[in-house]
Amino acid sequence: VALLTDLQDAIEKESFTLFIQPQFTTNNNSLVGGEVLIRWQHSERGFVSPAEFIPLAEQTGNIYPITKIVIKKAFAWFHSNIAALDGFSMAINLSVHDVNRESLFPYLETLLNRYSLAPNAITFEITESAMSEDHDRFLHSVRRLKAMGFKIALDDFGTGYSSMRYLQQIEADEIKIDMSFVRNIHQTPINKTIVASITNIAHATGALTLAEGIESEAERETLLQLNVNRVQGFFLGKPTCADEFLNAFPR
Ligand code: G
Ligand code: G
Ligand code: MN
Ligand code: NA
Repeated sequence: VALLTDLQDAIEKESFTLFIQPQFTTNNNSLVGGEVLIRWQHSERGFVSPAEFIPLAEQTGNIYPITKIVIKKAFAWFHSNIAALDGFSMAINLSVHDVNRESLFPYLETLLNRYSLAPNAITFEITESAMSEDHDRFLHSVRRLKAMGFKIALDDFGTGYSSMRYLQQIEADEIKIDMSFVRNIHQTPINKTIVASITNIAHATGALTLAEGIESEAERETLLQLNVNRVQGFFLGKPTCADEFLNAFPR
């Protein structure tokens, strides 16, 4: 309860910082994008991980105001660095509660105009677990984001209950292969099989694949052999404060 009170206070003051984790092509390690990851600057606890407060925010109806802050700060960051970010794709996580908010769409339209951003440089990551009771409405909303020109990535792919249903119903631009399938893939036959299958299906539907949570060169090499397009992970680059991102990962 104390944490919730603090969280509501943080929302009011917008005391969140954006970190960005770089994403690279698998074959030649060129920087192609980054995932925006929120951090809460708590006055006593320091940086609180989203793993702690995002679920709380979702359960208590506080996720949408947080998402709006993330989107606004992320768009502003992109705008102020636009000259250095040609061809860069910025990924933002959305919760199902956000996608079903009618006001999300005009909010995005307003910010695209304010910051003169092209929607096709922005990817929204949606998690399978985000599957809501109101599935039809959810699909309609995701298609609206696509119609506006945004890209859609299926996050944590393969860990939920409905991966194939998602692929069937959403024209995803990117499939993010969950890190549990990436871990030690070079010496784990089942992971190789799973990643090869996901990649085959993704490519057949016209989607790119991105492997998350890469922690070694051996993993990267195996992912390259399996034709995975992009990689993200501590081995290549940790989530970095947005202000330092371009210095840390020059292009
Ligand atoms: O950055 P870290 O690995 O600690 O993130 C933990 C979890 O929090 C991940 O599942 C990530 O997707 C989620 N997360 C991080 N930033 C955001 C955000 O801005 N919005 C939402 N909905 N989830 C986020
Ligand atoms: O759920 P989502 O994929 O959005 O979450 C990304 C999370 O994965 C963040 O919390 C980020 O810190 C974490 N992460 C990113 N790279 C690695 C990695 O190489 N290893 C591990 N263990 N976690 C990672
Ligand atoms: Mn994500
Ligand atoms: Na993920």
